[in-house]
Order: sequence, then C-alpha cells, then structure tokens
Amino acid sequence: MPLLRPEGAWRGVVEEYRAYLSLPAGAPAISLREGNTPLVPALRAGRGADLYFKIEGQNPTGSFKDRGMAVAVSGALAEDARFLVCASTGNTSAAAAAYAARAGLPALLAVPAGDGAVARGKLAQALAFGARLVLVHGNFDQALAAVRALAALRPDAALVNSVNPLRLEGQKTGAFELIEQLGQAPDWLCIPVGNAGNISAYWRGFCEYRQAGRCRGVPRLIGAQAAGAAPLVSGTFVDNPQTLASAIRIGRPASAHLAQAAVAEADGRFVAVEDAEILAAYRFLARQEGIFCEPASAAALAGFWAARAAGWIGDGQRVVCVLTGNGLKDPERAVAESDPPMEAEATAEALARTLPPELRI
Ligand code: AN7
Repeated sequence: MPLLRPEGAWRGVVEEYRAYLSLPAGAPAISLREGNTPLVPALRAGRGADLYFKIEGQNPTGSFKDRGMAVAVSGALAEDARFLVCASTGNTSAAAAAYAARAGLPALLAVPAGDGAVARGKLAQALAFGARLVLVHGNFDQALAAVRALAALRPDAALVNSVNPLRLEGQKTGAFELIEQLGQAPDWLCIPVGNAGNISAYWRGFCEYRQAGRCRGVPRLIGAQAAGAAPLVSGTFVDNPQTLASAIRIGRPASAHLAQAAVAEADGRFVAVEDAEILAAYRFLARQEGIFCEPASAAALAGFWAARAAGWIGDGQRVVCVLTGNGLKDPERAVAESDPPMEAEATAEALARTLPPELRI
C-alpha cells in the first residue's frame, strides 16, 4: 500500500501552523498544500547585500494569497458561512475561487472592470474554478467598499478580503518559514504593498516567532509601493491610483494603519518606485536570475535597489525580497516586455541562422 501521507510531507499552513493560528477550535483544514515555498539566493541582483527571494508564486494558485485564503476558508466553514465574497485586483479572487471550490462553497468575486485592471491569468483562474466573477464599474477601492457593505447585510457571507483577521493569520506563516529557512530573521524584508495586509501579516509573524523564542531579532521592513499608487509614502489616500502593476493599484489600503504601525516599530521605510523601475526589476529577475514573477512582485526588488542606493541597507546585510506572485499571471505584460519570436523553416540550416552572431559558424 502506498502511503497517503509519507512521513515529512508538507500538509499546508493550517495543519503545519495550527498552534500559532487563532482559528476556531475544531475548524477543518481546507488545504491545497499551500506554503513551504522556496527561498532562493540571488546570484546577480544583490548589489553587495546577501539577498534572497521568497518565491510565493509557487503557491497552488500562484500567489501568497493562498496562505491567507486557506485559513480564512477553514474559518468560514467552522462558522457555517454559505458563500465567500471578496473584492480583488486578481490574486485574492483567484485564491478565493480555488479554495471555494475546495470547500464546496460558492464565491462572489468583485474585480475592477476595464482594460488591464486585472491581469488575464487571474481572470482565467477565477472563471476556471467556477466562481461568480463580477466586473465592477469602479476601481479596487470602490469594489472593496461594495463587498464590505454586502457582507454587513449578509451574516451568511464570509468576507475573505484581508479585513478578515484570518487572512493575516494565514499570511504571517510566510514569516515563520523565512525564519525556519534562514535559521534566524533576515536583517531586512522588502515587500510590495497594495492593500497593506501582507506587510502587516509578516510583521506579526516575525514578532510572534520572536515572542515564542523561535528567533532573536526581527527584520527592518521596506514596503514598496508603485509611485502612482503610494498613499503610504505620501501619507494621503489616492483617489485614482495608477500603475502598470495592476495587483497593487490600490489608493485606500484597508490595512494602512497596521502597516504604518509595523513599519514604525520595525524602524523601516515605505518607498515609492516608478513603473520604469518596476519593469527593470521584472526583466532583471527573469533574465538575470531565472525567476518569472508578476510586475507587482518585482516592486520588492525595485524597492530593495532604491533602499540600497539610498544607503539604508548596508553592505553584506541579509535581505529577503518577497516575490508575491507568479509571472504567468500576467502573460500580456511578459510578451509586451520581450522580443517577438522568430520564424524559420524546419531545417537545421534555417535554425542555425537564428542563433546570435557570436554563435554562428
Ligand atoms: C502579486 O488580489 O490586493 O499589500 O486583491 O497580488 O497585502 O494587498 C493583491 C495584492 C502584492 C499586495 N503582490 O499585497 C488582490 C490584492 C501581489 C498582489 C500585493 C498583491 P497587500
């Protein structure tokens, strides 16, 4: 008989970390074996620091949202919710759709309508998982206000945006894993910030592991926002946020207060990065590191580079950039940023002529 669960196999964040999660006792574990993502050392991007990438795009639906969604949907079942609802720039909705399918619950997903508002891969995921996908006339912030209002009217709904405390509970497990993978906390964590839940969750995770004696120190935080959607850098909400990194096109972060407290306690900084810097980091990651993430995730590396240039992060310091989502989420951006393919006859000679000049003989 083959073992259904070989000794040591990863069980997903609810079962691996239940003792650290404030889930209702007896909540089921809804899991797609999320978490346990690779920590990959940078080869060329480090600029004199000791840089690593946490590859959250290797989660089941391709983003870090799976950690929080596993816990939120487990909690929703414990509380007898009859449907899930969320607003999203795409990744939350993809995760909600998958975990709803897993849990056998319907999901209502409100995403901003409009060209490029949500990357194609994310829309495809929501549809494939069979969720009710609604293109809302408005931006993410307006969609979030609408679903919050709906959830207030419907006690049978589980709102699974990061205003649901179980979402941050799940996402803090990324910090736990980093400490386990490095043997201690890094000196710095660089992370993209949109609705500001994930940076708040990581900070909670680091502080809880320190409290539990699992690490001695906690990292300083760099929260990277796109320059056109940077309310935490400017200190004022943005009514019409703009950036090609659609995942973080958010002007009124729901967890702004938590993120501000985290960055203050961590002696960290919020930094605004221009779309051109995000794209440079996106291309560098793919071409020089072999890591294909989505543009919003590349903001973490752009933020790291900005922090290095400003002298905040010193030589040799250990830094982790959280690469939050998979590059396949946004295939249109990948094609737009790349050379077009070549064409050739199906012969050796024709193929050889497509080699770069230095390789032709
Ligand atoms: C790839 O899916 O808000 O600061 O609705 O998809 O916790 O919001 C996505 C956010 C970073 C920012 N990277 O995290 C949504 C959504 C990626 C993301 C963020 C998001 P938060």
